[in-house]
Amino acid sequence: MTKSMLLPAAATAALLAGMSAHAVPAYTFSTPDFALPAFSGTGLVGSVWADVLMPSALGDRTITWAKTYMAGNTPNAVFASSSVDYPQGSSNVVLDQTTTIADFLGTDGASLSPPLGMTVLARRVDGLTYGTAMRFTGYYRVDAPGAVLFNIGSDDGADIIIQGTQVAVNVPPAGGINPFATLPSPVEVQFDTAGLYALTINWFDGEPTQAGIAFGTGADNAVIPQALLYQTPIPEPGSLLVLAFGMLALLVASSTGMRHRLDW
Ligand SMILES: [Ca+2]
Ligand SMILES: [Ca+2]
Repeated sequence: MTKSMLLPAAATAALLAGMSAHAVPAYTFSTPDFALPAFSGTGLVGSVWADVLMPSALGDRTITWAKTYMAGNTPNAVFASSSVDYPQGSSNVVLDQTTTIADFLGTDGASLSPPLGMTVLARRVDGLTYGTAMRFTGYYRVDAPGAVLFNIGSDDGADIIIQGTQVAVNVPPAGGINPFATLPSPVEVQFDTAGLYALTINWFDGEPTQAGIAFGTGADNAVIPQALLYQTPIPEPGSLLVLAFGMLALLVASSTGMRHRLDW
């Protein structure tokens, strides 16, 4: 065997080793919900469940529990989420017992409807813990077929849902106590066709004294930009859409006599 024959074999082995690290995408989505729109995204619709009484056992405070809670209760407010990065910018967490929900949302806080006043993200009162849950809904823009490495960092729990399928979950290692952390490794998601794909991010903060959420890409969790996130595939001012959602939420809340606001 000559040296010239060995080199291609070594190169092939190296190639195979490299491929094994990115073998088959964890998830593949073939058909977008909508074709590529002619306008850039304006972000997602954010919904807030405030002052949520948490289960007494830390281990019961999970994203699964939070999603069940959100499914069974009316959100207290909606807002326009420019990107899922709170606190905004390079910092990952805030002190939740002193930070209001509006402050937590940074520049997006002004769009809260209703404003939620001085309601804080989380607090302990008389041995009880109250936290916050949020859901971000809309569409993710895929400009060309290919794979995306999604990541998500959270304190406390969060997950990523694409077209109804959970593709990643950031699990609190000890229930509600979860120092901010990204995924151990980002999840590779293949999109076979350009277009808009339905996206939902769920998050909750169930234990003081820190809170944070960041939906990004790659190992460094670079935040997914606003232009790739859509409230709606229809070109409509986002603020109007959120206002419509806000009025709907208020109507539902008033029809139930705001009972839950008083009970929480
Ligand atoms: Ca941040
Ligand atoms: Ca927390």
